[in-house]
Amino acid sequence: MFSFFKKKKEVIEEVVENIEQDNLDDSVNQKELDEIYKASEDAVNEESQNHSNEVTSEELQDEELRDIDQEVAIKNDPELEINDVVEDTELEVSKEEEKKGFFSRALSKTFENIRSIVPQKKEKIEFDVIEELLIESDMEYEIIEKAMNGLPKMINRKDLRHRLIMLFEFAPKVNLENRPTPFVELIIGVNGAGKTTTIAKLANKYKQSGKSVVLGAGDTFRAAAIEQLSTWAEKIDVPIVKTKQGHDASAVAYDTISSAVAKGIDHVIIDTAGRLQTQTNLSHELKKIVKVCGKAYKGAPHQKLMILDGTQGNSAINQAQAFNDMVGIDGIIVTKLDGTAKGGALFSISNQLELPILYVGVGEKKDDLIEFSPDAFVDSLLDGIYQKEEEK
Ligand SMILES: Nc1nc2c(ncn2[C@@H]2O[C@H](COP(=O)(O)OP(=O)(O)OP(=O)(O)O)[C@@H](O)[C@H]2O)c(=O)[nH]1
Ligand SMILES: [Mg+2]
Repeated sequence: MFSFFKKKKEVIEEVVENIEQDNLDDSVNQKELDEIYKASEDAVNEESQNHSNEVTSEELQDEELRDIDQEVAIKNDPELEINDVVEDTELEVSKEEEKKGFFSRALSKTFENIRSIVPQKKEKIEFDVIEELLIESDMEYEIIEKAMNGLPKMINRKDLRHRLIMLFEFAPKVNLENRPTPFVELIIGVNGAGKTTTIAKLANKYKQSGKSVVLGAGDTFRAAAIEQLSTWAEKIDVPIVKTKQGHDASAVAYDTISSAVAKGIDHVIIDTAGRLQTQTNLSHELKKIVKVCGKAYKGAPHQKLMILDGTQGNSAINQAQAFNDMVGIDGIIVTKLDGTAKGGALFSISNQLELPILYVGVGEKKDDLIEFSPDAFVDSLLDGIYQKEEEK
């Protein structure tokens, strides 16, 4: 145990030294390093009390064996395979329909607004009307111009759909295959954006899909933040690694990842502070956490996810750009879309940042997180103003 702490202390010392060499004006003195050491002990003690929730490696092996059995059964029975393919396709279609339904309910304020401009569904809609409804939904004018450039006076559904979907195509595709275990996600964003709540929602999603999760309470700036994440961890029944307020956040990240590596946990989700005394402090802390994650497990964090408050519409873009400059962002989650008519900002957010939107938050409960799909989003928007093929 002692050598574990010693190694971690050395790792964090080395990271701090490197960051200081980058000419950052924050310095971490011996006192702070001692605190890191102390924080490590607290975090590990806390974490060791939370083991009961985790899937043991034997259980995982059982699951793997069941999967292999199933594969062998499919190979020996061609009919089974065909049925499976048919079922899979049906499942995909109904999933897409379900997503569309979610979007129209979750973005009801945005869609209501749009429908008030086009009260009756049509086959073709005037250029100016489309422009107006996109402005009303808080899509940036520059993006509207880009999307509508060259479209005729009367626009049909197919053409508009094509242009709107294209706005999401600058974002790199997220690779869901061959993900390492543990898969480490670092959650960043300004205070109040919805980071902690989103972590709970993500953990809940992973858990429901049969994966194991551990949370890291990396917002050590506010005491209430640690408590808030602990309450969520209890509610959704996942383990959490935490320390005391004011202690080093990167030590928590280190412990959370180390514990996941040791126990074969699938997902690590680490919370961070949205605000420190100064922007420089925040930048310094985030960089330090990112580097320490990589020391705890090569390649981590695998995803740095930026949480944006959807009620802020387009102004969230500048925030994201600032965080992108600090540590680089891999994906976006937009929260609070249930309470805003600014859903059109999703187009500008993805297009301007050239980043994928992975999920949208549509409420305060653990299930209020929808996987984002440009197709389902655009289709549910167009369903509100255009006649469907069969209605013509
Ligand atoms: N309606 C709605 N409320 C949300 C959503 N996501 C988060 N919230 C609420 O927004 C508030 C702030 O959420 P937090 O998760 O605490 O935000 P945070 O980014 O962790 O904030 P700090 O810890 O202060 O940096 C809470 O009251 C949440 O319940 C959402 O999708 N819809
Ligand atoms: Mg928080």
